[in-house]
Amino acid sequence: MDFTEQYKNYIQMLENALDVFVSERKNLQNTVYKAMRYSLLGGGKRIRGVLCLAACEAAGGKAEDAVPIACAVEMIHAYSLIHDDLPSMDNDDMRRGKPSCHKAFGEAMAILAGDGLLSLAFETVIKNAPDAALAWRALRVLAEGAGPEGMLGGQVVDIESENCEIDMETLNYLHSHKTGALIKAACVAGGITGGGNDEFIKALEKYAENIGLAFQIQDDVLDVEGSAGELGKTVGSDAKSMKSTFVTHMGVEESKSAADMFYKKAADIMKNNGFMTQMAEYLSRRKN
Ligand code: GRG
Repeated sequence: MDFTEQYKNYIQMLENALDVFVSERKNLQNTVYKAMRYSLLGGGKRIRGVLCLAACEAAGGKAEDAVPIACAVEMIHAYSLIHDDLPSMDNDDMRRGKPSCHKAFGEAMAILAGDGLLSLAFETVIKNAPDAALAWRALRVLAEGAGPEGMLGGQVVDIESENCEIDMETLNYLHSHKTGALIKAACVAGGITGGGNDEFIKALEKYAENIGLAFQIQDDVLDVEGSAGELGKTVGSDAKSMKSTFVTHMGVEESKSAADMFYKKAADIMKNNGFMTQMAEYLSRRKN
């Protein structure tokens, strides 16, 4: 099976399962499920979920076994995007080519939809993972990656860095947490679910760190050079909120070279795994 076909297969596995895990309910609180489904389904590249399934297979496991944890990763990612778009945070009206959750459902319901996805992520793994001992370890990785020592911590630094210049060390810290931590958690949790040994888990960590960094540098470049149509969100938002980015530190061309270099490093770390290598190459060409 070639890369594109495999990627589509993984996405299909995720979409099918997410549709079931976050199905609408015949109860009085169904509006929150509608808002959760609105933000979670039918959009997004699913790179974190796909990396999680691929890492599980690369570690020697079956991708199906990692579906609950990969879905949990995508739920946590969707929650972070909903909350990040809120007026009190980045105040973005568009996400994945449509009105952001608070624009479609109001602010209170968007906050609750984000909270709901975060809780449901953990509930989903607890109820559906095939191996409780492996799931316990994977959940620990996911909780740490999402929380105040991970993605949420990065968001705190991001908010406190608005309208002030930050040095490269702080910028790296910010992004290795805000963007990198969940990507790393996705890979590591997948590897654990697949029964990977310590050495392989360490390799996955390194791979994911390089992917996460490259991904964020590229995000900063796309915010300057990308089109709203392709990105499905507002462009130029970093400059508007006077954020220090890799582009403001290094310029566009140097940022592009740095992103390429980190993607190549990632590919090299997983050179024995075709899909993981090609994933790094695929991401290096992304336009959204
Ligand atoms: C609110 C706790 C909390 C955290 C928010 C991840 C995050 C932290 C905010 C997202 C803001 C942002 C645009 C970050 C840049 C990198 C990034 C995570 C982009 C969005 O991820 P993609 O491109 O999105 O994988 P899709 O839509 O494809 O899933």
